[in-house]
Amino acid sequence: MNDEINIKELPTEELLELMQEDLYDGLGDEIVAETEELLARGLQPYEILTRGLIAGMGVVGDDFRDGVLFVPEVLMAAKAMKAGMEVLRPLLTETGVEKTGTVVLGTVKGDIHDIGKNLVGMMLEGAGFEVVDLGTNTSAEDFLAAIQEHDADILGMSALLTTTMTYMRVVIEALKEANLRDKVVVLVGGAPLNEAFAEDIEADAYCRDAAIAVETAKKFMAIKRQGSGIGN
Ligand code: B1M
Repeated sequence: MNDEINIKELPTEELLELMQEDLYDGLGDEIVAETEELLARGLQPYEILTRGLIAGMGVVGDDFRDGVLFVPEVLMAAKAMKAGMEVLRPLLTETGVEKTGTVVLGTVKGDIHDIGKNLVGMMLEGAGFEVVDLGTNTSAEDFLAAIQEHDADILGMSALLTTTMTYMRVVIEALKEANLRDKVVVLVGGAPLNEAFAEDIEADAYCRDAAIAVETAKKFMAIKRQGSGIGN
């Protein structure tokens, strides 16, 4: 509890630390107030995300792994994180640029983790992409249908479990079978993935974080505009 703490009097470094502790404790109202205070101090939304919210969630992840925290506590932390992300959403999604391209995005079948995917979606929107977010637990059929319906340029898939990341291969194989593989760039991300895995399943790129996802999506759209062909 930080009832007696006046966040306005805390130095920024300490406020970021408090944010990580409050995220760990699942204190959504406090996270909202701290996010607003950090914005008022002029911190960039991405800095608040990485140094406050994502850093806090990293500690939650470690203690979850080590059996110190359990699903209910992690759910509370996730809820608090989402409350902070909602404050940042308008800032991350506001865009002064023309439409850059269309991305179909989703967490793969069997997986309900959506925080990282949501963040990637917000930042892609902020970079001018139209984002069709299919949510979590998304089947290959749903990915393919959305790609066709929205004439997507990019497919972005997220997976947080070693048991679900393999489903990305199923989606890519389904794209090939439907003769859609050359039409879309496939970007993949999520904590258990790496470059080698992305290469192995024949994705176009692995994106370590949301900023890299935006950078990579823009790079592929530039190549597409130059008419060099994508998804090969
Ligand atoms: Co889960 N969980 N969880 N969990 N959970 C992990 C992933 C785990 C690593 C925890 C641990 O043991 N340390 C572990 C997986 C172990 C493994 O597979 N090797 C785990 C487990 C085991 C489980 C359950 C099986 C637990 C259980 O029930 N016994 C269960 C599975 C449920 C299911 O999906 N079927 C489960 C459930 C849950 C909650 C529901 C409680 C909750 C999810 C809430 C939600 O998402 N709405 C939860 C959480 C919160 C986590 C941790 C703690 C945090 C994940 C997160 O949000 N990180 C996580 C531990 C960890 O990752 N360190 C853990 C913050 C987020 C911003 O980062 O998602 O990595 P991340 O996204 C990054 C990048 O990866 C990248 O950009 C993002 C932003 O920079 N990125 C992309 C992600 N997706 C991308 C897509 C792209 C590009 C980049 O497309 C182009």
